[in-house]
Formats: sequence, structure tokens, C-alpha cells
Amino acid sequence: MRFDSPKNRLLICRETDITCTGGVVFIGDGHTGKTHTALNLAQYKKGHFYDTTDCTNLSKSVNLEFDYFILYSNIEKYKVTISSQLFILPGQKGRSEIGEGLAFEDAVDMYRNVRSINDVVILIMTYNLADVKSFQNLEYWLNRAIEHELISDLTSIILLGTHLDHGLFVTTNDSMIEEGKRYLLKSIEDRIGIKIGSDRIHSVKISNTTREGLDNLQDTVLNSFFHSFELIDYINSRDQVAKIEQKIINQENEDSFI
Ligand SMILES: Nc1nc2c(ncn2[C@@H]2O[C@H](COP(=O)(O)OP(=O)(O)O)[C@@H](O)[C@H]2O)c(=O)[nH]1
Ligand SMILES: [Mg+2]
Repeated sequence: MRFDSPKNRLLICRETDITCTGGVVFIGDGHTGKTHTALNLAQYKKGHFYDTTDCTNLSKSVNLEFDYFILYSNIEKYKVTISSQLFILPGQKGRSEIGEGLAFEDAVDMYRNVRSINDVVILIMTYNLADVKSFQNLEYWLNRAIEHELISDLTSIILLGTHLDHGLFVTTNDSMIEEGKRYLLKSIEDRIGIKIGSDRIHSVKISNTTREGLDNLQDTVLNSFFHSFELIDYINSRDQVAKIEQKIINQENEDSFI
């Protein structure tokens, strides 16, 4: 494992406590539920969900929004804390007129200046399951993500379909999603030479109103961090080093008795 890699800069391990952090970026058309999903994830830290029914008129995002959330897990004897920094980019394409806040290109410039973390651990490409156009537009958002270097060797991708509660109006079907995934993987490899394995691309469907799928989204975020940081390998190599060190100490003790 390289010790100057982003993984090592974003991970701190003290005895059996592992803490890692990283950027989670939401990208996609306006009105697809990016802000509400991020609020739901962020509220999760306080043990309940954001109630979208109370706030259906949340104004259009005209800024770079950010929040954070923390997840805990255990791997063997290790306690793992994942602290993710959420960034939500506006879905309004291009640049905005003076006095109209920030559109995507303005906010992504700002992101470059304010981000404390260079590496996007998870890119959440958001669409509305009941609006096929917003799914097709992910091609546009993929191009922007590539152009603005939001995808690196570390990045996992989540294709996030919202509005699952729209039942019969859910028109984006599973074969379209699978096809979309293949297209994303191929485009990323062809254009920037980054090979994203099938364990680093996921499709999740949620409803921000009924909360269906939010547990799955949380698990997927957690697993994506595990994969991006290769935590199992990291723990195994730490345990191996500890065993070798112990062996050396034992050997030294035996030698000193002779
Ligand atoms: N029915 C339903 N409405 C949603 C869902 N997610 C978001 N909304 C609504 O869709 C609108 C746009 O959501 P918002 O989070 O602001 O989208 P953004 O522009 O992508 O950030 C709001 O009125 C939300 O209440 C969902 O899963 N189901
Ligand atoms: Mg928004």
C-alpha cells in the first residue's frame, strides 16, 4: 500500500479505532431530490429522517450546499467511523445570470476553492425514477463530472433513483439502469483511463417521502467507503505487521535469555 496515497491521507488509525473521511458529491438535474436525499442522510446522524412532507417548497438550489454525516461500523476488533462531507451541486446547467445565485458551473468553481478534500469518494448521480429524461440527462452530468475531475481512482459511483413512491409512474426500468451502468463504466475507462470495478458502481432506489430505500442507500455509502479505502486489506496488512513485530519482540526476548 502506498503511504502517500489519498487513502492514507484520509484515514487515521489509532490502535483499533479507524476513522476515514471523504467527499460525497451529488450531481444531477434540478428537482431530482439531491437536497432532500442529502438532508435525509445528514439527519440520520441524529437518529431520524428529514420529513419532506413538511417542506415540499424548499427553494431551488442556487448555491453550493454542504452537510456531513457519520456512520459507524465494526470490522473484527476495529471500530470504524466514516465521516463523509456532503456537497450538493445545483442542477441548473451552465452559469447563472447576475443576481440569480449560482448555477452548476459557478458552484463547481466554488467547490474547487472550498473543498477540504480533493478526492470524491462517492459520486451520487441523481435522477427521478418517474422522469426518464432526468435519467437520460445523466450522460450530460457524467460529461461535467469528467470535465471537472470529480472521478478518480478512489471514486465509487451510486446511480440514485428518487421518487420510488411514484409507483406506476416509475418509468425508468432495471434494464435501462443496467445499460446505463455499462455505459458509465465504458465511458469513464475510454475517456480518462480509470477502470471502475463492478464493486464500485451501485444502483439504489429511494423515496424521500416514504423513506423506502434510505437504509439501503446508507449501507451502500458505507460499503463504498470500505471498498474505496480497501479497509479489509488495510486491516489484514496491519494485523500482519503487528504479528511480525510481535514475533521480533519474542525473538529478542528469547535471545536476551541466552
Ligand atoms: N414524492 C417525492 N418527492 C420528492 C422526493 N425527493 C424529493 N422530492 C420533492 O422533489 C422536489 C425537489 O427536491 P430537491 O431535493 O429540492 O431537488 P434538487 O433540486 O435535486 O435538490 C421537492 O419538492 C421535494 O419535496 C421523493 O423521493 N419522492
Ligand atoms: Mg437542491
